Amino acid sequence: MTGISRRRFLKGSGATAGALAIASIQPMPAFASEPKIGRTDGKILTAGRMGILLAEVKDGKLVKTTNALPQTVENHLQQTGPSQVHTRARIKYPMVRKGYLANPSNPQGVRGKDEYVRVSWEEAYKLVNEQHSRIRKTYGAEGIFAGSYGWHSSGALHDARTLLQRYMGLAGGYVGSLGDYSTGAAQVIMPYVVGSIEVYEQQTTYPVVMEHSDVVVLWGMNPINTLEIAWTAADGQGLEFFHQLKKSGKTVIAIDPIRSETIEFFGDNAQWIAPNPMTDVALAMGIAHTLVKNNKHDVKFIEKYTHGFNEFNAYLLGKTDGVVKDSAWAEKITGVPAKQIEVLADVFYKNRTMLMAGWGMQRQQFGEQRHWMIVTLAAMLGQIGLPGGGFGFSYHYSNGGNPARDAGILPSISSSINAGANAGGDTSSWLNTGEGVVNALPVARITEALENPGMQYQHNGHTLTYPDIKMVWWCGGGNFTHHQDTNRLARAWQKLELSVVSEIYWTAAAKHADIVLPINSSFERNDLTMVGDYSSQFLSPMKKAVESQYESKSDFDVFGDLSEHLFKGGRAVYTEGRDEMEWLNHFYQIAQKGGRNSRVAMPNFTHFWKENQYIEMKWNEKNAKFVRYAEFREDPTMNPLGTPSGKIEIYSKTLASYNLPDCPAHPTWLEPTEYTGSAKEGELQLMTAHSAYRLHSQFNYADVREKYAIAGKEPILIHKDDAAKRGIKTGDVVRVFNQRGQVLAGADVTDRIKQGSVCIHEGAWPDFDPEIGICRNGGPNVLTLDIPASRLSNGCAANSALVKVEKWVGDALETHAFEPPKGADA
Ligand SMILES: Nc1nc2c(c(=O)[nH]1)N[C@H]1C(S)=C(S)[C@@H](COP(=O)(O)OP(=O)(O)OC[C@H]3O[C@@H](n4cnc5c(=O)[nH]c(N)nc54)[C@H](O)[C@@H]3O)O[C@H]1N2
Ligand SMILES: Nc1nc2c(c(=O)[nH]1)N[C@H]1C(S)=C(S)[C@@H](COP(=O)(O)OP(=O)(O)OC[C@H]3O[C@@H](n4cnc5c(=O)[nH]c(N)nc54)[C@H](O)[C@@H]3O)O[C@H]1N2
Ligand SMILES: [Mo]
Repeated sequence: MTGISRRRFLKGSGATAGALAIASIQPMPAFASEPKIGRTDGKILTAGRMGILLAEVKDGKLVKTTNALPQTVENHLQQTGPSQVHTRARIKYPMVRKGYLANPSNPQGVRGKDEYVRVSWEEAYKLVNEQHSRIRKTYGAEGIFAGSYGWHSSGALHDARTLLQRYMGLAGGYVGSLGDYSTGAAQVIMPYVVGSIEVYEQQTTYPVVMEHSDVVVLWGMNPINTLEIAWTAADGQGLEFFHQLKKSGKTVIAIDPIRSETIEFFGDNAQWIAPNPMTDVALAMGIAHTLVKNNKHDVKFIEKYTHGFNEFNAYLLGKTDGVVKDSAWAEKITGVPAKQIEVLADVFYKNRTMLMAGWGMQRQQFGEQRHWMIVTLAAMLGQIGLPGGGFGFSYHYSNGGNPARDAGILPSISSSINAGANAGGDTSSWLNTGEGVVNALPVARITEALENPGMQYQHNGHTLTYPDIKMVWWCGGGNFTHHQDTNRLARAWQKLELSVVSEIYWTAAAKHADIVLPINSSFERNDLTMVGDYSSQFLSPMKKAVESQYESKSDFDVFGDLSEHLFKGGRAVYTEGRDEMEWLNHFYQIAQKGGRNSRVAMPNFTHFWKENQYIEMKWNEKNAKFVRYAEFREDPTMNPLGTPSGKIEIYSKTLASYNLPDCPAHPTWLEPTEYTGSAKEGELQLMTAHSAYRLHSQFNYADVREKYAIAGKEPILIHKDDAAKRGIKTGDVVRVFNQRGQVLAGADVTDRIKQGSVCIHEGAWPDFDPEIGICRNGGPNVLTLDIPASRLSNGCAANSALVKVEKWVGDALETHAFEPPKGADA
């Protein structure tokens, strides 16, 4: 899986769709292969991860962005356009850290504390090129990390990380990254269990669920928030589905320590069950035990379609460890009453039940066990492969239940340059074109890698070695916001000889970089995108609305220029001789050709671009009826799963052979290091769910922050009884701390969260006070634990931390997170 991107996962899976069953959901638009000529009233049609947008421009300023598609459920992110372009947080010019500029080959000063000096683009390019080449010559490609994980803007051409890697490949190779933060644990365990990654795949469709499911379980899943975006652009059908589900009268059960926006949205139409965080395996085992005890597990299904149930069952019944995992046992761990657990078993058994699960619960220590146990429970219910039954792990993400259309699909810029286009001019000794990835590390082990060059570690059954990284380039990610244990990361960062950041805004990552390159936002350049990761429902232009602000440029232009610095003629090699619009034309023509093969007519590019319209792809009745695992269920011999047994593996011999204590051979309740069950006096468990008002750290600076900030800080949800014990009221500034760090947050005292837990949403920008080092904005990763989920996946374990909370009695420390650093404030 080296270097495989989410996009490639999607491409490989989203397009394939089988068939069975019947149905159609109410507002699904009908056939349309012609461009939709809706009214744009002089507005500019563009798009972003949050959907197709209409942009309004006045006097060269972006003043408004709104959804271009009809919608019933509000998407808070669609209005952020003007803030994205016009904000004080923008990086205006190329900047270099003062202590770095003083002596680039032996940098002075402390990253994160230094001031910045403005330089010209030419000076910046020259400096980057000199130091990059020095480091490459000295340490080789193994010394240069360009894994650069992140949710940069979408678009077929302006794909930040890919453009960086394309440049690094041309320069002679780089260290890449494996997996992602999103589903680090689940995407690695699932192939052992069901033979595919599951988390980024077309689900049994929304229409089929609408027609056939009686009970829908939202297990640790908050789709009303998380469906606001998609990796390409959101098609909006998921929010519409949940809106329909609410009105459908079906039984909806939500299992979440937080009464999330989704649960509030369902109101009386859903039942909320609140386990302690990190205890879902125990909860599912309590249900599974109840099924076995009452002889309600589907023995026939288990026999025919699964492997290793007996080993698991012996463990469930306590035969292997003396602990019976019954509902009473589960109650003690989860805080969910045993009676309720038994009712769940009964309800699931009697009804066509779809177990939908989100991902927050696998972003935890031993995260692999959660989804494995849910698959096991679904197997015991025997409904996998039936319309509306079984499990689904992407209903809350990128509209995973929206049926795949017959479509012309856009390709995108590649990290490797076309064979034949490599004929460069002067290839100096360290240029080794197309070498690509020379090593790769699990994306969330970056700090560990910096701390331990040469260390061997286990990953997915292999022994790997950390490279000795001397230079890091981040392009399109917020690593100082997204990575766990920020203070530890900041310490490890000091060992680098060079850190470069290509960014639009003065993020914490930019404020820790030596060289900072100002990039334009997606509203300042032209691009194209598919809309709907699985559905390919639309193809939309992403039109430039305003000129590039200040001296910012696109990543494409920056790496084109830098390639010319690598060697004469480098730009032409990097760009393959195409400019922005020529690339878009090229991509479009490939989509058009693909469309023709699927009998989808698309206008020619010039016409399409001039029309200021999106194209809606053709509804496919067969795809609309797709039922996941239907073919396997129909004939498991002819359609086996990609596991060693060809069946669902409840016990895995392969995992047994790895002999990992943190990921045993069948789903297991493993007690976490930091969770409610291990909390000492006064400690609370920190959850870090995704926000309704941000895409991670993006838009934290935007106007919409006024809707949620409390006392000028990121809010912390705290249960009223926990707050009362500490004398905390809504609106108070509180100090949240543990041995790793401390942050100030604004108290939101509530009954919307399970007692014993608190939540600060991920993505709040770290903002360290220079005197006392406290984060003034409430960045939760200052507090989180930087350990691997297990040595199987090395996924991040962001939702596994204990903290203490107290009323802040110190000076009011204002947030400066969104201000440029010293030297860049002019
Ligand atoms: N505690 C905790 N931590 C978490 C999580 C959690 O649940 N809890 N979730 C994790 C998950 S699932 C994820 S995916 C990560 C997300 O982590 P990231 O993907 O790193 O987060 P973003 O804030 O989306 O960062 C994208 C950055 O790219 C910049 N950008 C946008 N467009 C462009 C462009 O065109 N060019 C360039 N050069 N830059 C651009 C934006 O300004 C922004 O700073 O966070 C992880 N971290
Ligand atoms: N608006 C918005 N949408 C987004 C994103 C965003 O930042 N903002 N990020 C996108 C990305 S990259 C990703 S990976 C996905 C993330 O999608 P998810 O990972 O599913 O999102 P989270 O908010 O982390 O978690 C979902 C729910 O799980 C609950 N939860 C947390 N821990 C536990 C637990 O131990 N047990 C149970 N039962 N529930 C638990 C949380 O309270 C939350 O309500 O969302 C995507 N969509
Ligand atoms: Mo993610």
